[in-house]
Amino acid sequence: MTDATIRAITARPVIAPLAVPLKSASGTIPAAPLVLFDVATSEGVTGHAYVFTYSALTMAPVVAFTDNLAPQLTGRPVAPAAIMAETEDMFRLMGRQGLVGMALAGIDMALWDALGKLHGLPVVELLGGTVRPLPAYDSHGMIDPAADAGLLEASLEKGFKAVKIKVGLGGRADIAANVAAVRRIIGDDVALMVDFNQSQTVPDALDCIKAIAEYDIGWIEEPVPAEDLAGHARIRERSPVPIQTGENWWFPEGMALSVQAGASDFAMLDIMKIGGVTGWLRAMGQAEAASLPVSSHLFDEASAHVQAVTPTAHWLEHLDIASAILQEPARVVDGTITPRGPGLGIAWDETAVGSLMN
Ligand code: SMN
Ligand code: MG
Repeated sequence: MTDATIRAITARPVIAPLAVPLKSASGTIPAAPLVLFDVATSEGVTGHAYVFTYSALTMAPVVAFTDNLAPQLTGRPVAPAAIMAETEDMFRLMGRQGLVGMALAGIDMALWDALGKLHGLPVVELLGGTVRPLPAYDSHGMIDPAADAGLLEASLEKGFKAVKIKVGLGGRADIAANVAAVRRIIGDDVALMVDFNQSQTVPDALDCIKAIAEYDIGWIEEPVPAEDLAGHARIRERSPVPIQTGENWWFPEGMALSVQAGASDFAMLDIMKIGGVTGWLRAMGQAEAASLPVSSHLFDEASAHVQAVTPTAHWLEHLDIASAILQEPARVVDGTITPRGPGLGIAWDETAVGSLMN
């Protein structure tokens, strides 16, 4: 039991450098546009969390929205589920997807971080789970097999038992040659997942999938636009490889539509778009009920806590977008990541933040 209340909510925009630009069939992200959330409490503890706004253009609006919302939440108990219920009502008429959802998730995660710290527990334990290593895969962008072999070899050296690559530009033959070359580099014992980032039509996706299935593919991700749930379902019916989607589900309600449509064999939850820790808890129940294996999307540190209590946990995605501004970014040990506390285990490297503030 804690009597802590929210004293202040602040958000800061930061462009965090990436080791490798994030290259997908739907565009390249040269550096990570992040918004950092701090929820100060009456007990002196401050909760931290970051969100990824995809474009630098969306950072300032997320900060401005947070500044406008903050006074309405000041003085409330540090109770993330109650705050989520209140903001759900507040934005019922407008809807929460997009910039509003990013801010609400940032606030939710920072509240859970604060709650964990107030109780002296990692969030995974606050949720009734145990701190344990989670199987993680190394998530790459588009790979040029000649120039980028070193990136894949580094994944193997870190002990990863699975890697993901992005494809989707060029035709079926280019994509098949690319996947074949990557499979040759990583060998037969490492799982290989392939992300199309929404780049295909249904018939083109099916052609591509049939051409690459022989390379033992763990899943095909977002073959067609994320909103095309019926298209995903049609591909799934005829695909020899399991279909993955979910990183673009907004809140548990977005997931429900996809599950209803039978869009995928697997579920990929993005802790920001799904509504923070609170949204994830509701989504993981849906996944269990529908027997869908759950993987995470980005946000290694926060996702590890919720993935560890997810009944149908599958893979944790390792994609480093924030290590430049964190004191202790997620650590990969033998291809696993272990959630770290207290709270979500997020602490800013304030010197780096100061030099990268946008
Ligand atoms: C992805 C998309 C955008 C930014 C980072 C990562 C992605 C993934 O589709 O699955 O990792
Ligand atoms: Mg993806």
